[in-house]
Amino acid sequence: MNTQALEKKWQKKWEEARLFESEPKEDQDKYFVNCPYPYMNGYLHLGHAFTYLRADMVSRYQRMKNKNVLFPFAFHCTGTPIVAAAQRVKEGEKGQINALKQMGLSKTLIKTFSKPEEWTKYFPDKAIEDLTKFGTSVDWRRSFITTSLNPPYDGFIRWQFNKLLAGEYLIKGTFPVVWCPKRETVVGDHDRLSGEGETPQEYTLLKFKGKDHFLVAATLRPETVFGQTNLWVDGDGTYTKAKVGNETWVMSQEMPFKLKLQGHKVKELGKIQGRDLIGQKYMAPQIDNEIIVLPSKFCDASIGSGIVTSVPSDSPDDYQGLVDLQNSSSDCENWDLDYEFVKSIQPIAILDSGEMGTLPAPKLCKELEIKNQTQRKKLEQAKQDLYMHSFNHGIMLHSTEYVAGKPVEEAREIVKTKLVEEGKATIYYELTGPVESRWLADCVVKIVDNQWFLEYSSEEWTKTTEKALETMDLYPSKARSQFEYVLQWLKNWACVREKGLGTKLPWDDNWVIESLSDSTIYMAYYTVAHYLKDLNEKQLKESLFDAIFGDGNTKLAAEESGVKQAEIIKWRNEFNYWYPYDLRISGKDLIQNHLSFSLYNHTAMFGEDKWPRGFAVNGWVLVDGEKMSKSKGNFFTLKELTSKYGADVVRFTLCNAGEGLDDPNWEISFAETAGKKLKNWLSFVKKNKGKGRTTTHPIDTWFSEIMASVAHQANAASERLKFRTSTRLFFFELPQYFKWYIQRAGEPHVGILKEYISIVNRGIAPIVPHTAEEAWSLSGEEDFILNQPFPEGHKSNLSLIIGEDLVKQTLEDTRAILSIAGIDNPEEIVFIVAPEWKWNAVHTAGELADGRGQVKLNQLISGVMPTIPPESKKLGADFLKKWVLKDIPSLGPDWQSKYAQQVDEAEILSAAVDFFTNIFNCKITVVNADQAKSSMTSKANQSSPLRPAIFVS
Ligand code: A2H
Repeated sequence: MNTQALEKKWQKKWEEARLFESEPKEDQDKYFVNCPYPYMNGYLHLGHAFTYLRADMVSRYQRMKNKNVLFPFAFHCTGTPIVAAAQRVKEGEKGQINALKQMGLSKTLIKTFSKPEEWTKYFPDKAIEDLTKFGTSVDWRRSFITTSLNPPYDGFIRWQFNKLLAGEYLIKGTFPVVWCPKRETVVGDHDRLSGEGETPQEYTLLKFKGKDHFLVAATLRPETVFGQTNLWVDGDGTYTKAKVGNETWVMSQEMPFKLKLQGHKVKELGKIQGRDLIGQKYMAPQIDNEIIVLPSKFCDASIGSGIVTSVPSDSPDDYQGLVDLQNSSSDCENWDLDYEFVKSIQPIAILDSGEMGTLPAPKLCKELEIKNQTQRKKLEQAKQDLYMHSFNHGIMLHSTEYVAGKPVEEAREIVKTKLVEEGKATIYYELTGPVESRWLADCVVKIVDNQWFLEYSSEEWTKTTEKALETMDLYPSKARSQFEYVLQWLKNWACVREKGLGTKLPWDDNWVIESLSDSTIYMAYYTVAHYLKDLNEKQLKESLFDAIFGDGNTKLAAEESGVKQAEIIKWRNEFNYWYPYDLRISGKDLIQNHLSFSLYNHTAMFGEDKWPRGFAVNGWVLVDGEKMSKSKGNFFTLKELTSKYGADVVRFTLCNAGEGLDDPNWEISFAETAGKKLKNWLSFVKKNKGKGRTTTHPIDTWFSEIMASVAHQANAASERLKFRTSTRLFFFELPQYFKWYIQRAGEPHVGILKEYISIVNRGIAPIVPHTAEEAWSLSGEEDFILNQPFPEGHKSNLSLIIGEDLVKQTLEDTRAILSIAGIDNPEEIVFIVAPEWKWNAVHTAGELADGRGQVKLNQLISGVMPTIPPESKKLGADFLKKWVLKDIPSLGPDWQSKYAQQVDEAEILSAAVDFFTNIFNCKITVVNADQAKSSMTSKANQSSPLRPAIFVS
């Protein structure tokens, strides 16, 4: 049977048996695993597949651990991307139409895609198809799409937001958006011709008081105001004088328009030449000193006000501007400046940037050998480097008063807030880079009023959320510090938009809840999604949701919704059975938004007993070490890969790609050969079913012990979601041991062979379920493998395993010696095992070893020498030296565990004499070094514990 047919066969059987349709079972422990629903503007790709595979492996593994598992799945449609793409189809835009064509859609179908609803119907169906073919064990009855196109989900989100409002988790405020002045609309990433990813960036606009007006200057580093020495203007430029509120400001000609969009009342009064500002003095905020206006070339009229405050200690531009002027008395003369005064201006140290010192800008400019301020490239680089460096390492110096000793990051907020409160500065936004809208206009920042925010910065809410985090299991556990950081740092989140698909704000129709805010507690919705889907809009009462997801009155809910009370109670019980969820698996990029938001919202909406129990995060899939991207041609959809290789090969390759936080790497060469490996396994099972000897062999116990030990390790790894480790143990390591077992025992024992096949099958079942089911049935079993227990094994009997390793190692060493010496037919081989005192020495070394397994030689010598027999003292010193300097480094960390318990090497090797005789076809003798013949003494001296000396004649 070919792979596709085989996989289809098992998928059909699972479906017929309704294996994944999960129902509450009071007498069985439950396990609820889920992952973020994908956005429905295209097919699922390899990146999705990795996270979904992890959820599927967990879910299959937990089933085999006898848990009642729920693994549901849904589809996200909220936001502008679908609407924008549909709009582009409507307008017949070539790029969009081609993209759909490349996905294999027909012309007639593409036409219907001018309606957003079509996307939300088409792609979810395709995703279900692809994931089913991928072998995911999802309970599809509980699937749904988001937005008002699905009234019950819509009702659920409205209920959530009413609750958030009532609980005072929502606040109202202003919000900066990217704005197209031509079309007068918000410009999302998908409405741009260029500038994807650019966002509004907050500046502090400082005000400098002059005689009858203020100069204003935008800065990203308000904490540096303590080091201001002067102001910069473009001496050849023209500025605008305008009334802003009750004050008169001087600014770039572009700025009045932007200020208006940011909520300021602006009336232009006239123009003023940069030249006329030069040499004037203005009162600088915070330092309350007058500083002089100087000319420079680097002032850009399109940023801020076109006027810059100068902090030469920390800004390479400012420093270089100052040096240029100080180097040119003629420039000063031209601008009518007092050269001596200009020369007297010195950078003022304000913060300690660690290795960059307290005057980092001058240091950096000198190091980079910057000659003057026209060397833009070098200066730009210096600016970026220093910006990051100071942010990460900078500590404010003593002279900075109320922020002295604080890190830059903290000082920045404090200084900004203080200056704004004192009216010496205001907040102002610019885009992080140019954005051109689809309507061919340069975009600007607009402040939207009446915006709703989820108040993630609230201290109280954050505290509760931190409490929720504390008891959670995180995979890998080192992700915890990242979550802790994010909870501290999260700002209020603008949770509604004016456009796009979604749920409307219950109390204000003009707003749609945005996509990161309508997806925070939907895991709860899965528990009853299949019941709610048939309700009509009138039945979706607040009281109904209160009764299912809280302690609302079920009688009232029944009256208001027309749903039978008994049904409502059943639904509530189902929610209570499954919730909280045990594990949510996602890409690590969602730590800083979605996963943290989800935790916040759970604490707002539910009691402590319903807070999430675990998060698992993973990296982003690379393809042969490179980022996956359409332009590089290494972008794969799940659909194309499963039809090319079959589901199990894709699963196997993805599972092998990585675990933990690092980016997993899809190796094409692995995918190309994995199919053969899986087929070989099936042939092996078929061929060996019921085979084996019935008599016993001494090595049988060893192999049983190895199987138990491998299973034990793999089970522990799977418990921590390390499925790569687990498959490698079952699929690569154990077969190596099996090979050795066959070499030692000839034919395997019938019971052990059966156990081996069973253990490997059950061990790989979460990863390659189709192959495992097929092999399971080939080995004569009836039930699904998914209903069998995952092999748990037990901790190994170490001496048994070490003993066999000794035989294996000795065989390898003997072969090497024979080959080096060029001996084909030896007469006799003598294995000379180490004397007791060497074992003692190694044992003591193990006790002296530090955490990394290293041992101090002099310490070892003074500890061990007295116990060595007098005639062996010289030998002993050499041995200890070799052990510490040569052997330990090659044995690797934790070497000492192997030597903690002495094994009887002579006995073990003697028991294997027949085996060695068979291989080498000569006499085999085992002796202790103490008893070795004198002709062998020098050889015998080389013996080490677990590395016998080998004498060949
Ligand atoms: B910063 P962005 Cl200490 N033309 O403030 C050129 N540069 C301008 C400008 C304009 N029209 N308006 C503002 N700027 C400067 C302080 C500072 C700044 C220090 C260190 C670094 C630094 C004191 N000068 O910026 O990337 C302002 O100088 C480095 C990031 O061009 C503002 O912050 O948007 C910064 O450039 C804005 O940087």
